[in-house]
Amino acid sequence: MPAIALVGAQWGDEGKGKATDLVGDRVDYVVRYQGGNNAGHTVVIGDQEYALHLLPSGILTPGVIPVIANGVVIDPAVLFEELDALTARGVDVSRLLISANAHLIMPYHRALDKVSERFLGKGRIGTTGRGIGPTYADKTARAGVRVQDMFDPKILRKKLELALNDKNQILTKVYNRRALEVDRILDEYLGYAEKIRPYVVDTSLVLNRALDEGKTVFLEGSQGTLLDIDHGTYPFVTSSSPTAGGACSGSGIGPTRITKVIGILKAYTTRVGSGPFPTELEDEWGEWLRSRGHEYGTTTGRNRRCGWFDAPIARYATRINGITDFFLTKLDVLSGLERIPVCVAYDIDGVRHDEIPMTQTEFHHATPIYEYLDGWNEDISQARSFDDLPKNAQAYVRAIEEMSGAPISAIGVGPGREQTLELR
Ligand code: 2SA
Ligand code: GDP
Ligand code: MG
Repeated sequence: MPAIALVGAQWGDEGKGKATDLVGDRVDYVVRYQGGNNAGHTVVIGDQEYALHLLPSGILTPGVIPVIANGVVIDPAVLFEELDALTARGVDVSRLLISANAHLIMPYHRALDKVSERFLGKGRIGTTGRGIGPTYADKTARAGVRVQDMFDPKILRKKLELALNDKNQILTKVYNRRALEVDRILDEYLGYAEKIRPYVVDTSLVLNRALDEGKTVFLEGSQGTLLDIDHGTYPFVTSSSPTAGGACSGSGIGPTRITKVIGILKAYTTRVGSGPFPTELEDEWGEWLRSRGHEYGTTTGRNRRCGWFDAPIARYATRINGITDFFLTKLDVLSGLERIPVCVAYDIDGVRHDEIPMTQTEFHHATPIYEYLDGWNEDISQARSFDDLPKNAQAYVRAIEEMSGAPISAIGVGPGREQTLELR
């Protein structure tokens, strides 16, 4: 049986948590393969709302095995906080599996994330301040600390001493902050070792065996295509690979195992943090989308920047991820507009570009070329099939499908589990 990847097609917050939850009872494993507790995935079940940051959305579905794979960065304090909070709400978290190879977010990573952003001033990335970038930087520099290191106090001490030699110089000399102490961090992290041990396995082995046995593995991306370290709006990106390629390296599954790539696409566009955003609305329409769509960061509470749908971005996501199906979310938010602008191409310094331009400089200069589609006034949150939608909403969906380059197989008309229209 197959592995299925689910990816954000824009800048994140497309509704991946809800989409994963929806397929929850049809899959056996739900795997986080990149990012950390910078993610914020909201799942609404009945009158209960859950905001997950580090844990896979599958943790809410009984019978599903949730997995934190090797590509994720783990802040152990956050892990246990999140597990305890779910346990207190009656969720069984005992099935969770964690990779021994996942890297750990250390106190100096959090400190460096915050101070470096402050020092960048206007040029800041607008990170979530969770230590994500510095942790991946250490991973790539081969100076990271992994989950398995907590089981070997000697190695952990050695790694910490090496790391702090370097980090304390930067923290004290460059940023004028206090030095961190090896023993303190060592005690804290050794304290996590016994708590985390029951969950830790070779997750790549478990997942490949599961696939051999005919089980279905669902790879849940965080953030989105344009926040990808390679394919996103660099340097205004996160430090991992949320795209479908990252699902393989981040979980230890070969690409031939993935038979379906679902792209989650919002009916308009949002972004949190700095960086180019051609269709951004800095007027009352941006505020209109924000308040109707409740576009506030799930992790940090920040206002999300809002704009109209951008077709070149959707096409780009189809290409980079090999998207086979789209799940179009938040169509209900657009009810009440007379005409809906959709960006079909960009004007860049007087030249029309139908695709995302090659360079960041050009993308910064891109202004949208809009087509205007007819809107609808009806509240569509009670619709349960495509035929229940007003004709103009149907036409909007079909137009977006045509421009995006892959079929739309589901539509979200509200945050609830039942507010989804399946098209095929
Ligand atoms: P980081 O912290 O190093 O990953 O930040 C780098 C950039 O990645 C963006 N980023 C996100 N964008 C959208 N949603 C994310 N998760 C939260 C949510 C965000 C929040 O679900 O709302 O609560 O603010 C997320 N995580 C990282 C970030 O804004 C930077 O642009
Ligand atoms: P994720 O990071 O992609 O998982 O998305 P977030 O959870 O950060 O943000 C998506 C928000 O939209 C959440 O509050 C969801 O409950 C909500 N949501 C998801 N799908 C729909 C939908 O179809 N309509 C509406 N109105 N809200 C939705
Ligand atoms: Mg989110």
